[in-house]
Amino acid sequence: MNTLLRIAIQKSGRLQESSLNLLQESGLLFSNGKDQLKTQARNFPVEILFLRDDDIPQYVEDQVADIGIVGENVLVEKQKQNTLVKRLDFARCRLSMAIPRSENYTGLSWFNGKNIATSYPNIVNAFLQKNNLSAGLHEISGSVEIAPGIGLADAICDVVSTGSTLLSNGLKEVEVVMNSEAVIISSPKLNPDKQNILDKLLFRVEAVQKAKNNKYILLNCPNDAIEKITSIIPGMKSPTIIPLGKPGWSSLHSVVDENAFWEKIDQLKSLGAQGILVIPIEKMIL
Ligand code: PRT
Ligand code: ZN
Repeated sequence: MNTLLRIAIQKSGRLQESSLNLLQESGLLFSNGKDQLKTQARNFPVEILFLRDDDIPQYVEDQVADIGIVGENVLVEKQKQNTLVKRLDFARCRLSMAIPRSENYTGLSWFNGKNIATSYPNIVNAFLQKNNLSAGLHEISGSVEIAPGIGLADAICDVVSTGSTLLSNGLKEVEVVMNSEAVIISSPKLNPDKQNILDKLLFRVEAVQKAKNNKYILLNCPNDAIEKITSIIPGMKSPTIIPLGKPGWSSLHSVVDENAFWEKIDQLKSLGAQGILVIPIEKMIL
């Protein structure tokens, strides 16, 4: 039988859609029925398992799944035999300490002798130890943000994204314990066939990620500006330059980093670039 790499992703929740998109953008074709527990890609040797995110690190440690996509917060909390193989730049959030808004926060020592409610006891314990703090822990699995309001704890440690949940529960964020994003985790020992499939998949994931971070740019410019423009947008090897019908002018095609994009556009305009077109890239392989 041919080897399959088993990938565990979240069955439903905040990671699910982006995880499925990533696999699809990497060219995998598979059916995704609502109540399916697993599915097999039609054109790539992988099987996809749909699980609760909290269970994924254990399944990967037990080699029921070979790799998985989870939040880094879950990876760190579960303390399983997992290797972080790739950061995925989605589901960004932070795990933070929050206390009632009415409290006067005096710094980390405020937590001494207090009770903290959290679903992340290992991470909070490590944070307390690192900062030489002694506080009680109250582990709860959901709706942590209501704990201070109902008298269950003095403070909480929970996942924060926009902060509006804290706000509407009368809490304020006072310490960031860790930042998190979705990551691919793997069992530390994959057999060579599985490792080979994982390497192929990672190659595709990187092409998708690079494409997202870059744009294809086309512009017209006077020939005497080509050299300076090339130094601003050198592209992957060098820009493509095609003469225009209008004498003394060229069309220049290149690739530009999304983050530096607006700053570069201003520089290009001041060098005489005109008719600038910016187009998304679907895949990018260097
Ligand atoms: O059912 P299952 O166990 O699989 O899912 P789950 O309910 O445990 O997880 P889920 O789907 O809520 O989150 C999965 C992962 O997404 C988390 O482990 C984080 O890595 C990441 N993530 C990113 C978040 C958030 N953003 C987030 N905002 N996880 C939870 N939240 C919560 C937050 O705690 C708050 O209660 O969403 C609420 C809204 O956040 P604010 O700050 O925008 O108000
Ligand atoms: Zn969960």
